[in-house]
Amino acid sequence: MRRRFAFVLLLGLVLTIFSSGAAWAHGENAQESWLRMNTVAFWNVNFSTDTIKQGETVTITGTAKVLETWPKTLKGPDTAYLSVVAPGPVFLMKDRVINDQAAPASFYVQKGSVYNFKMTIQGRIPGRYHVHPSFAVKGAGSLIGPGQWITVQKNSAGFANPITLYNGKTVNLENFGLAWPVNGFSILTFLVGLVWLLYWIVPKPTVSRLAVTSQLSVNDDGGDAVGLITRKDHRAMNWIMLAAALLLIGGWIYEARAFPVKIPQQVDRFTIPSAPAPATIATASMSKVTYDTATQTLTATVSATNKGDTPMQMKDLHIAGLRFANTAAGSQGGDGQITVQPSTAIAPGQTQELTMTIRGGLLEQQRLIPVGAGQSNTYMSFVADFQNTGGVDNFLTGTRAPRTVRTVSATPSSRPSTRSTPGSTRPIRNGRWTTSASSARSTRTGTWRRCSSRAAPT
Ligand SMILES: [Cu+2]
Repeated sequence: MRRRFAFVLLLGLVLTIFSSGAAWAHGENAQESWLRMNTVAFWNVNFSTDTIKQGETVTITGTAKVLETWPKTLKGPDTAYLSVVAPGPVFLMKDRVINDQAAPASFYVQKGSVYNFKMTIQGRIPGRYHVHPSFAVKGAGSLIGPGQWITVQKNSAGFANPITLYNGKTVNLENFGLAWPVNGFSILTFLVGLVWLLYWIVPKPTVSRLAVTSQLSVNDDGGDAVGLITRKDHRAMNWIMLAAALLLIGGWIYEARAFPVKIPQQVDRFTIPSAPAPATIATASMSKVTYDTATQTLTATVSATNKGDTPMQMKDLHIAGLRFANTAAGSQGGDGQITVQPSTAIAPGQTQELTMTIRGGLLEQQRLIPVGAGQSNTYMSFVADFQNTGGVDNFLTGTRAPRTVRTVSATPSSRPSTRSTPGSTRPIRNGRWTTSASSARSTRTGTWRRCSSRAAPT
């Protein structure tokens, strides 16, 4: 029995190790979809390169917008800090410009504001890292933008971070003061603590004989009474206290003599105004969002009006750092594709109802679809990029609670195994899966089952 148990344990361990995929990136998909969609949107994020040597720089440019759909349940947005997320201090931030202003520290933000940023980071430690721009909001946490893998190659000349001090001296921040005082002083203070700890463990076995010592009275007065702490202990502790005090006083004197020139701590927070808005060429409202779990299809109905004087089209749809490109409007690349019907441009002054469709498993894979009980109350926010032939872009935010449906197919319990080729028995008709007449469940053909439904937000 015991042997069998051991075998099962071992088997479980082996299966766990060899059947699981390698962990990578940051688990960014684990951040709740409502956080990723409704708080801060990123677009036009560009990394100048994906491979550098130690000491070389990467410039990250892009736009972050604090969305109007910022959830009421979250604190803020009030104070924010723009940075990059990478595994550890593998890069150095050399320069950060937001809306053409130098932004070395946190700044005040407002809902609806748009921030064009440029961050220059320098490779510090060789390796391959997943790097994201991140928008940290006080009280709400770090919200990350689209990431990219960056390889930092080893530089045979090593890595230095020289900086000129106020007194004109140039130092390398990689090792400046590292041996002394940083490590040396830390070891000294550690030793004082260690002596104290060992005193109460070795000659006085307070921890190793806890059952006994916990029964003894303390005898704090140091008199004739029997107790745990004697007069000798008091004396020993006084010496340790003296050592600690001397260390501190010595440290202050050393610091005052070694670093006579100081600058006050720098905290200077200011508001960075939103980037100037381009001319309004588009307005839009979203009336319906539906997600079909059977076909993995997201459909949104948007009514768009062209307020400009040249034809316009929806170029891209951004959902939580993912870009869905409308190839019919000439948009390239992206994380996925979106089809917009009708695909023709909207003439100046015209209002057109558009049906947008995203197919495929990407949204579910990225955990952006509110499926499952935990996320069933989620609004989905999209940022649509409308562009006219005059080259003006308007980014419009739309939000809606999606209606989740499941088109019933011949085998409702399972998804079609090949979505790209539905097969002759289950043709797509008007975007629905329908069954052939011979199906045993033909009575339910083409009906939509409502799993959840929410009223529109105000
Ligand atoms: Cu990542």
